[in-house]
Amino acid sequence: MSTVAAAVPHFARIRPSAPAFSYDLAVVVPTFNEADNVERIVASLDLALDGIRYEIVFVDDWSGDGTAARIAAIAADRTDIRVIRRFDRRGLSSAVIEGMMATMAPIVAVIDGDGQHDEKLLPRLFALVRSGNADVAIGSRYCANGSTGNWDSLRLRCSRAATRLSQMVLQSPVADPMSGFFVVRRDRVEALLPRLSGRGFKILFDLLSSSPEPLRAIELPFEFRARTAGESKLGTGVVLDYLVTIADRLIRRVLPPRLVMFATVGTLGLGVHVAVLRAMLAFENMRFATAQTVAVLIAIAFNFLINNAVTFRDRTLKGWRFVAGLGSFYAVCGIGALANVGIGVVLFSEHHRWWVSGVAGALVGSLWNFGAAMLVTWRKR
Ligand SMILES: Nc1nc2c(ncn2[C@@H]2O[C@H](COP(=O)(O)OP(=O)(O)OP(=O)(O)O)[C@@H](O)[C@H]2O)c(=O)[nH]1
Ligand SMILES: [Mg+2]
Repeated sequence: MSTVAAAVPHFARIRPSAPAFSYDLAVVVPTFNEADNVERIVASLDLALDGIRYEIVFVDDWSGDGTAARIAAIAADRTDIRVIRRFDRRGLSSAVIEGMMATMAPIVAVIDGDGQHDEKLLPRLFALVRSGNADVAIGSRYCANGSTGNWDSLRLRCSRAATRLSQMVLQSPVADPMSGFFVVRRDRVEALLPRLSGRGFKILFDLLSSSPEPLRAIELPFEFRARTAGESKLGTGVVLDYLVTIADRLIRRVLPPRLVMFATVGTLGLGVHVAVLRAMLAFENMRFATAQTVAVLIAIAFNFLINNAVTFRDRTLKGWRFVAGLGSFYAVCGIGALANVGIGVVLFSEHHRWWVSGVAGALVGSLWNFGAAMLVTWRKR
């Protein structure tokens, strides 16, 4: 018998007989420099969640004020409190995602570490998700009876404007899509993970705007409390991050990412074309038509290579399929070029401006290239 096998009965004897405790809810608390708040948040969660099997998962971004040590002191004699410490990382959304993925509990809650959210609402939010009535239950400042507390008018105006902007992007009507206080099924988040931007401050908005079909959301009102200790982390960086996220969502809605990538590769291909043309024309007695033809052939091959590796990396062609694909891509681009010239010439003959005719031809040609490349060269198998 091997040493390991011999050791197994011994381990079996000293392990507790029943499997570890399982939690119904994990409360994720992101913290950055909240040392003076952690005792209070734990005490208030313990009080509010009496009767629910929950664990608390702090995610701390290496706070310099000893937040993690204060959490460790509270957790010393408890197994239901943990802290994930991230070194050299910042970002509320990514912290929350990592906290959610670190638990086995089927339902997760997110609450600020500074005591501004009303934890007494948690059991009702939890019940809404657990019963299946909602995919996500939100503590809302902006639904009827909710309140932002005593914010100054500038912050209120900014928050309202940002909320309206995010509502324009969302398909589902949510009064407070920027709330940092909500409960959601963990498997829902897991399914959306590849689509999340994970950037910035607004994880709820990220979740709502990433879901292909609208999440069923229910909002319950609460009053946002004032901070009693520590400092706000809301700054211009956060606002910029938010605007980038909104732009990202809008672009994705209007233009599929694959088309954007294809167009970017096409633009790079134009650069290759010009570089080759210039190099060829440096030869003495080089005919323009010859140089242009070689430049086109090389530029198309370049586009094919990059699109094969990046734009269609989920359908990358290899071996003889690579060769056949290159052939079909030449054919596709050839037809695209004919369509480009044909449409340009027709429009110009109808007395449209030269550049309108030219751009319209190029647009139709490029869209054709994209559509045909997708349906022929890199068709789904
Ligand atoms: N882990 C982690 N937590 C963060 C980060 N930024 C903010 N937090 C935490 O996220 C929660 C919300 O941040 P706050 O600064 O309170 O934001 P806010 O509540 O919108 O603003 P105030 O009303 O001014 O407090 C707090 O618990 C912060 O400690 C971060 O980069 N990483
Ligand atoms: Mg706060």
